[in-house]
Amino acid sequence: MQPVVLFLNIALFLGPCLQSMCSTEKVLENVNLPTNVKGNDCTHIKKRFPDTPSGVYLIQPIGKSRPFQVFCDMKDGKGWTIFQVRNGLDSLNYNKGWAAYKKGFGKSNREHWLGLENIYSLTNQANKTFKLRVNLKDFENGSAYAEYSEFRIDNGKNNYRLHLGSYSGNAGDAFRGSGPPTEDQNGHMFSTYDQDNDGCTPCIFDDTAIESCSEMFSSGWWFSQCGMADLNGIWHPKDNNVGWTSGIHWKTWKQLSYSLKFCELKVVSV
Ligand SMILES: [Ca+2]
Repeated sequence: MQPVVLFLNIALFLGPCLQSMCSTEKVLENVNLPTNVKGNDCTHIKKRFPDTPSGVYLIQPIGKSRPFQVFCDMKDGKGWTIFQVRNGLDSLNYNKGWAAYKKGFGKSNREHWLGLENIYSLTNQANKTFKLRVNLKDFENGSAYAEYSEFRIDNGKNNYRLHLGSYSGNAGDAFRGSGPPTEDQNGHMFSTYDQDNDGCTPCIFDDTAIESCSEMFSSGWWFSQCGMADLNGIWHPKDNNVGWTSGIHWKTWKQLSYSLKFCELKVVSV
């Protein structure tokens, strides 16, 4: 065989491998998932099955031994994995303790919290980075959003500490807040009424001293003395949604303790 022909043959053999067979995505697809598990996360499912619609799917993040159910938002073609929804339709109680927040509660296609263990395994997969989107709606047909270029949480030993990348959007960066650095929730641990990691020992607000943000706001969250974001507080109906201590709060968008009508938290692999 002529050297040129031999070279062409080798190039033809290697070409497809270099373009697709050896890509990271193809390697991921070779992970031995059970047949009812469609991917490691919703972004992975969307890549494997581009025409697949939004809905409930079983996912198994890389490194996780068991699958779990999530709702995948496939509308914009990216494949978002939703991990929290509030809309008041289920009157789902979010004032729960550590064990419930760790495990998750509610149904994937309705109001729910996916659970800290699942969120940890989802956002800590090898060679994947996740972006966070926070969608918010008020009772006057207004909407706003916040995006964070990176999002992951630590494991349970580190109390699921929050790690955020840079902010963009029009709702304001309530996670970091606009107050003193002590109220910055980024880098802070998760708290519930029965596991207090909020930095209040106590916190002083005007003439009130409080020991627990979770107890005060009836919510499990990444509180930091206590901060401006809390999307796990009590859901309040229209005309009764202002002035409550506990509510669906994103105070860089809506102040005066305005409790929002709707919120969702979701991640996409980037
Ligand atoms: Ca405390």
